[in-house]
Order: sequence, then structure tokens, then C-alpha cells
Amino acid sequence: MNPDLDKQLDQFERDGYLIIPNALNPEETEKVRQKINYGREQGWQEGLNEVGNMWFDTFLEREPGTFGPLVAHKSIRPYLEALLGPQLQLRSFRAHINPGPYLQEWHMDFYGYWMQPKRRLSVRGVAVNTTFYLQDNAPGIAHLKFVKHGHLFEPHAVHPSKMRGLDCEFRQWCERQEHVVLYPKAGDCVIFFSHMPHQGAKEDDSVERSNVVCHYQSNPFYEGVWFVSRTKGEGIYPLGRPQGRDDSYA
Ligand SMILES: O=C(O)CCC(=O)C(=O)O
Repeated sequence: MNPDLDKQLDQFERDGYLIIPNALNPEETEKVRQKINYGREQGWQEGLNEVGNMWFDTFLEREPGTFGPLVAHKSIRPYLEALLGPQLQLRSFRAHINPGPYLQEWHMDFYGYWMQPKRRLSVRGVAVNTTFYLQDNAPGIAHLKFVKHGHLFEPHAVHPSKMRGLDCEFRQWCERQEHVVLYPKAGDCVIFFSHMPHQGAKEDDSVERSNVVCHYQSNPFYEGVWFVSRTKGEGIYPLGRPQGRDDSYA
């Protein structure tokens, strides 16, 4: 393996995240940004939640020419290849716009990570997010915050019965932990463990902010696993195609 990549992946495993600068070039970034805004004009959003996050689950199917290349994008592919190889499965594909004030609830995308059913031969399923940012984050503008090393230990009070409200015990616990704040720029991709507690926020309510998240899982999870989004369940294995075939999504 490329020794630099190996070092970066050591860092990923240690810190729980990795920023890939300029994963998308400016043209790709602009194309995706505009298409997300177009989707909003068309009313394709699933909803706008109480923390100011508008989400879209159908861009991959509606606009495969624009969004398909983000699945195992060529700039991210070496990382995904080295982490999970052909077993990598696209779980879900979600875009977000933060149209106004935005302070995301502390959450894990893979809430159920620590409570997976263990059997004699079962292995612990793992999932990673690749989140592509379409505008600059910066102090005074917007950020992405993690619980420091939050992928390495089980957070307090993560249970469906205890997760009600923005002020639940888990979220209070996240707030009390040491944090790492990232400021990804337009075109950057952040790869992180889906069970790492995180929180996006705008510091300036007036800025445009949007992103696209591909959730990947290492091996199929059973339907009932507790995850932020529903699985596509179609078995999209972007790295699992026979050699020699076109590897684009569409
Ligand atoms: O930066 C943000 O708004 C948070 C993004 C997020 O929740 C994610 O990538 O799963």
C-alpha cells in the first residue's frame, strides 16, 4: 500500500475522521451545489427539521449524472478501497441544505453501533460517512464538531428510550466532552466513522450551506439496525464490480 495513504488511514483510525481537501474540483462542487438548490426549488426535500436541516434522499435516483460520481468518488476511492474493499456497500445517500439558522443536534449516524447483536461468529458492523461540503466553513461562518475520539468509547445514554428532545442525556453528555472543530472548505470531503458523535452548525445564519453524505457500511446490516437513514437495500457495491466494467454508478 502507498505509505502516505497508510499513514492517513492510521490517522483516520486514531482520530475518527480525515479531511480530504479538494475532493471535488470547483466545477464539480458548483454543479452539485446548483443541483441541490434546483432540487429544493422542485420541492424534492423530505422535510426541514427543527434544528434547521433540510434533507433530500432521492438525488441519486433523480439526477444520477450529477450525483452518481460522488459514490466512491475517484478522489475518495483509494481510501474506501483500502478501508473496506469490495465489501463496501453504499447504505444511503443524503443531501442537506441549511436554509436559515442551524445548530444540529448532537448525533451519531450509526446510533446502534455499540448495541449490535453479538453472536459467536458475528463481527461488529462498521459504517463510514463521506460528507462533501459545497461551501466554505470557517470561524464566524460554519463548522463541523466531533466529540474528540468519540468513535473509541461508548457514549452515555444512547438508547431509543432516552433520546427524546434536544436536551436528552446523550446530547448533554456530548456537550460536556472535549471537542474537535473542523472547517471544511468547498469541495472538501470529510470521511468519518458513522458512530462518532458530531454536530454541524452555522455561526452566520445568513450564509448558504449544503452538503452531500454517502453512508457506507462494511457488510450488510440487518434491516432493524438503528441508523439515521433507511438503507437503500439494493446492494450497491461501488467497489465490487468485476474488473473491466464501467465503474460509474449510472
Ligand atoms: O456539517 C454538518 O452539517 C453535519 C453533517 C452530518 O451530519 C453528516 O455528515 O452526517
